[in-house]
Amino acid sequence: MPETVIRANFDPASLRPRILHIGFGAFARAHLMVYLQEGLNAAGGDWGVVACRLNSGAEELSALDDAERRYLVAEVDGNGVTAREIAVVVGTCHPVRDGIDSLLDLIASEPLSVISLTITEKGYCCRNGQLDLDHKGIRADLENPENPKTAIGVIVAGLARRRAAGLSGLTVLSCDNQPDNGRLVRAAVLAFAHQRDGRLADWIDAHVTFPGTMVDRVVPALDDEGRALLKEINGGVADDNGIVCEPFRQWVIEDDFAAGRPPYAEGGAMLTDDVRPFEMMKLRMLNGAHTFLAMLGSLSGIETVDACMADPVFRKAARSLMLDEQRPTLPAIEGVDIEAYADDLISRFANPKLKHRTGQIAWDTSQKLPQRLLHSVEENIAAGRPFPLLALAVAGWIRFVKLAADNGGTLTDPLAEQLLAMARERDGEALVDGLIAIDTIFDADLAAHPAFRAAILKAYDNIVENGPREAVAIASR
Ligand code: CS2
Repeated sequence: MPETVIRANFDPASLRPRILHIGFGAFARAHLMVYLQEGLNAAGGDWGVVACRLNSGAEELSALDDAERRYLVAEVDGNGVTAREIAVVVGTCHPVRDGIDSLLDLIASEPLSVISLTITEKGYCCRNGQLDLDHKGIRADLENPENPKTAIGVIVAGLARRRAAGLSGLTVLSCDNQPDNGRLVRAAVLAFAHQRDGRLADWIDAHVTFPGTMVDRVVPALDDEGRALLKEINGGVADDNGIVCEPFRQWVIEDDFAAGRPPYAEGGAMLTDDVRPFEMMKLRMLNGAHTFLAMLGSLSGIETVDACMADPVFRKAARSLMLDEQRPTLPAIEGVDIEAYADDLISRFANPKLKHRTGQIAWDTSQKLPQRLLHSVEENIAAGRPFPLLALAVAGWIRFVKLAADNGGTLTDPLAEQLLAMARERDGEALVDGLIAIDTIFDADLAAHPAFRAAILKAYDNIVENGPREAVAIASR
């Protein structure tokens, strides 16, 4: 139990609605909001947040309102607990609860300066780095642009109102695990705006900035143990809005703000001109290893990341994946020792208090493979380097889909239907060929490369013949 709860040293009543955060879930609560609170504690200011969800989650936002928009963040590891009470949220907004106009008018309100996003990979509605104009949600929003349902449609409709009101531009801050996330959201927003009105697209291009970011903090979905801890910290009263996470946090932000910068740097974020090397390092080393553990761990019946780290076979494989197969694909970053970074990741993964579920990390894997695993596979093939563990992670995903299909189970994945339908009909070589032909996941040149196909087939056979855990041991030798 922490001795004290660290609280805001500013008056929350002095904050104004200057940041709209779309995707106010577990990660945003424990990451962006903590940086802002620490920044306001250090430097003051009037940067308040309106918390928004677009799809589910209206009840959660109402629960936050009921708690006067205060909640606890508990940072846990083997050494103890640090607790904070977060007080930066000044309002909540949900289009289904409040009507779409309340959201679009907020974007077109004078104080608003930043729209930050944690909407997960699929929220960008992109395909190979471009807005997918065939995406169901995008098509619907283009037909009905004043009642958008996607984040991209909402941002463009709000910016159209902002322009019509004669207001200045603002900053759209993507905080999802994608390479070049700023450039990606910019491309999506401009492409959508262009479909509506070329002059609107020009205005956005001239007045709105889209800095790239690298975000990092492990924030598992809240479980019963976490709820009990929050209740204890809260003096015996449940905190339905609170969240539990690891102590570590990192945020690297491209310094390109259109209408003032919230005190993120004062709260511990690093500002830089080029986020990409940091983003690549984090995506490939941390998230790549996560996806490896999510697949092979789940297949082996290991339920949490820390339990994987307690198994010497998995621990060794995770480190080898990072250092032998991902490191050679990464640009050097001045002042960053990549081996020490890998060791830190392994100890973060081993955090015995987090209970980060492999099954949770497995959600939406079809959206995660390219940036976490496949881009490095391409580079390793080009350089003639072996990549047995990366191949095993991809094959593990294929096996994961196959077993879900055979057991009549489901997948949490936007491509679930397509994946399961294929896996019900096929196995072995035919299944591998079928899945790697999905061109929204696998680049056509990669799928057609004999070295790639051979490595995935070999890894798939390894899992089927030897069982997943032994397959990991064999691939790490
Ligand atoms: C995880 C991430 O669920 C996942 O896909 O890999 O949420 C991971 O925990 C964060 O990116 C850590 O910063």
